[in-house]
Order: sequence, then structure tokens, then C-alpha cells
Amino acid sequence: MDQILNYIDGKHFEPVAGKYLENINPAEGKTYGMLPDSDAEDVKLAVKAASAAFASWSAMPLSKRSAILLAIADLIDRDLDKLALAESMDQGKPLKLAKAVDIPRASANMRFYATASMHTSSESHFMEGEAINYTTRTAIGVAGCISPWNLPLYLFTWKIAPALAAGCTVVAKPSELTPMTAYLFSKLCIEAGLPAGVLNIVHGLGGKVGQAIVEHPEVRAISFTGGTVTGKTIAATAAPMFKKLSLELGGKNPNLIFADCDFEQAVSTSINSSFSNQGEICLCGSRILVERSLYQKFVDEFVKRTKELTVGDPLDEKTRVGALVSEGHMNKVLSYIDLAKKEGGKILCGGKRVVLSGRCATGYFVEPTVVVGLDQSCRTNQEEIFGPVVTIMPFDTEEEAISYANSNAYGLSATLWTENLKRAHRVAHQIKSGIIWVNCWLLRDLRTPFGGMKQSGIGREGGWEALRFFTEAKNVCIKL
Ligand code: TXE
Repeated sequence: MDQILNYIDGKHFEPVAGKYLENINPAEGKTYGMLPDSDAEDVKLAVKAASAAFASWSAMPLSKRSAILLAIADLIDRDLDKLALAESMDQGKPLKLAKAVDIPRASANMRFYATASMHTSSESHFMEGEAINYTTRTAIGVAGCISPWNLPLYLFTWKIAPALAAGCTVVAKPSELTPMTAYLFSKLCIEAGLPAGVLNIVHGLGGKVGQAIVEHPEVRAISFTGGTVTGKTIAATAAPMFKKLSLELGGKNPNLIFADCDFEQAVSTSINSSFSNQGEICLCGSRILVERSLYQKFVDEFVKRTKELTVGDPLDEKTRVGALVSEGHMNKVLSYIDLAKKEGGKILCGGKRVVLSGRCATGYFVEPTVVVGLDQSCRTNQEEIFGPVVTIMPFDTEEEAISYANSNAYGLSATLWTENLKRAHRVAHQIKSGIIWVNCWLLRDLRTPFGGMKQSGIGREGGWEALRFFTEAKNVCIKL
């Protein structure tokens, strides 16, 4: 098994202090490798390399920069099987999911921004008889990209690709829980001919490496995806230094099922939006709200299909629900199930840790869990659980559904199920979330703005939004 190393100035290095952390395979609950326990010294070296590389990378012709990023995308596709296996072992997700979603999306991210940057244009504003203005957008400098453990390479590339395409150089930190694919990615960058220092990857803990990236005065922008509590710390650190910030934080997303929906599609997609990736997706619809006339029918069918989901070895083709990312996270999810019971919830299925036999006997598995009987304001319905746990509640009117959907501090995404077009527009307009899906879920066009309202963060990723984030506008006014 590969020893994970930092990637700084185009080469792999041991951490300066020589310390390492254990990398655990969550399906087995066992250590299977080590990763650098880096600190501020490693970050300093990475920022130095990124700063030195900035002038030439940002001045490189777009077509040349684009070609390098496209070469990385091709190498990701070539190594699909290897990367998917690494992702599954590191994260606990079904191998099948990593092969179908995570890794293809990582190469799509690279390709999307490699080509998007070729289509940018500058604006010009003509002042009749007086002056002409033109606005340029130039790369902001060294960007810090900090990503989480739920969709490791997918979200790592979602940040790095626009930053590099915009002409920034990058110091990146993947989650310490899932470092492997970022390490393999660094090898692909070398193979693709990415110039030294353009991308630097420092592995280690958030409080040490992440914090040092955010604090470093030469890092001009921070793109972060992770928990809301961490987002607050980052915002507090970065604000006095006037850094640009993009924070994609948690969600507690409502999934609204109206009685006039296409029942089969609503149920089958809701199973995915509840339990895909073990519920460890910030977009999962963990609060299901069903119009009362359909409530019992929906609950019966949803519970029946939840019970049919196979929890098992992530490498097994039949597995739909793999392992949770860590023991700590599994215990957090189980504690929320206890809380739901204490708050008066009734567990209709699931609710317990799953103990498998063989290789996965000490893995971190939890049954897909459905809870009913809770009110909107209880903690179970207010806080992000980020696991295979959903609540189902009835509503009587459209107004009530909207008010329940909005009765939460988060505002990332929402899903609506209705065949009534007018209703779909009306409700979508009134829900305070950055992303609304009508009769679908997780259907993504990479050109669209992606991000949340309220406690779900600030800023938007995706499309031009991300390229704007990593650049600064400059207006030049010329008197005629
Ligand atoms: O994430 P953290 P955690 C939610 C989910 C989860 C909760 C906590 O509810 O249960 O957050 O998860 C780095 N400065 N989401 O604590 O810590 C860290 O090393 C800079 C939702 O595991 O936010 C990692 O690389 N960086 C989410 C990254 O932040 C710091 C995905 C995310 O980890 C840092 C993950 C610091 N002070 C969790 N402290 C989503 N939006 O998809 C930590 N990090």
C-alpha cells in the first residue's frame, strides 16, 4: 500500500516534522496506511511554491493551461478502476457508486473548467462621447482549497479545477479521513506535466493544516466545503484579513411530496435522496414532508423499500449502503437515533449498528433508518445528521409545507414532487434554499450556481460563479 506524501513544488515530500496519522478503512475498522500529520511549516513551503509559480501559470496562454487540465482529466478516466477502489476503501462508499459517480465527476470537473476558461470574455461599457471602460478579470493569486470526506475526489476537483483554470495557484487540503485519492491525483498531475508549484497538496488535520492555510497572509481566497461549525471558524479567521471566501456548509434539506406527484418516481428517487452514499451528501433530503392524504401510503411503501436496501461490504456489487466514514461519525449518527427516540420519535425501520461477518466484521455500518412522529422544531429535525437517517412528517396545505420546509437554519437544497406546474413554480419561489429540484434529485448541470442560503454558507460554486470567485475584476476607464 502506498505511503501518502505531501505534494509540494512538483514533488512528493515527507512532512517536515516527520509525524504521521493512521488512515483507516471504515468498512473494516482497521488502519491500512499512514498519511502526513503536517503542520504550519509544511503549509509555509507549499505557499512559497504556489507564490513562486503564480506569475508564469497565470500568464500562460489559456489554450496551454487548458491542455494540461484536459490531460489530467484523461488520466483520471484511464485510472477509473484504481481511483474508484481507492475511494471506496478510504471512504466506505459502495465501489459501484465510486465508479459510476465520484470518479467520472472528478474528470468532468477538470474537463468542464479546462474548457470553460476558453470561453470567458471581458466586459466593456461605453460612455457616449466621454469614455470607454473595459473590465478585466485576473487570477486572485494563491487560493486555499479545503475539502471534506464525503465525496473526496469529486469535491477536491470541484474546487481545484476552477482555481487552476482561472490562473490561480493552489494550496489544497483533502480531509484527513479520506486522503488517498488526492494523493493519487497528485501523481496524475506530475504525469500530465502540471508545472511545479501550481498545485500543492498538504495532508493533515483541519485544526493544524487547514487553519494554517486560512491564516497564511499570501493565500488570498479560501474555498471550503465542510461542516457549519468549521465554516464559522474559517470565516472568523479570514474576515479580518479581507480574504475572499466561498463556504459550502451543511444542509437539512426538505423533500416535499404533494399528493398529485408521480408516486413511483417520488418514492424511488426519495430512497436515493435519503440513503445514497450512506446519507453522507450535503444535498440529501433528510426531512421528508408528505401531504396528509398520501402520507400513510407513502410511509408504507418507503419503509418497505428501505428494508430492501442491502447494507454490506462496499466491494460487493449488491451493496447499496456501505460503511460510514469513521467510528466517530458512526457514533454521532447513532446518538442522533437515540435523540430521535428521546424526542418522541418512532423508529419504523433501522435504528441500529449493523455487524457484518468476515472482512467487514468491525466496520462502521448503520441500518437505513426511518423516523416518524416528530415535530418540526425538535433537534432531530433541526440538526444535520449526515447519515442514513430520515424523518417523515405529514402536512395539510401548501402554505404549511412551505413553512415547514423553511423552518430550519439551513438552506442548501429542496426537492418538490408534484405534477402541478403552477404549484411547482410557486413553491420553488418561496423556499429559502440555493438549489431546488422539481421531480428529480441531484440532477446537476455544472454551469448552474451551486451553494446555500442561511447557515448553509456563502457564495456559489459552479459555472462562471467559480471562475469569478477565483479572479478579481479591474475596470479601466479611458477618456475619449
Ligand atoms: O467536517 P469538517 P467534520 C457536516 C456533517 C458532519 C459535520 C462535521 O454534518 O457531521 O459537518 O464533519 C477541515 N480550518 N459536513 O467535522 O471538520 C477538515 O480537515 C480549516 C457537511 O468531519 O468541517 C476537512 O478537510 N480547515 C459537509 C474539512 O475541513 C479545517 C461535508 C471538512 O471537515 C478546520 C463534511 C479549520 N479550523 C461534513 N477544521 C458538506 N457540506 O458536504 C477542520 N478543517
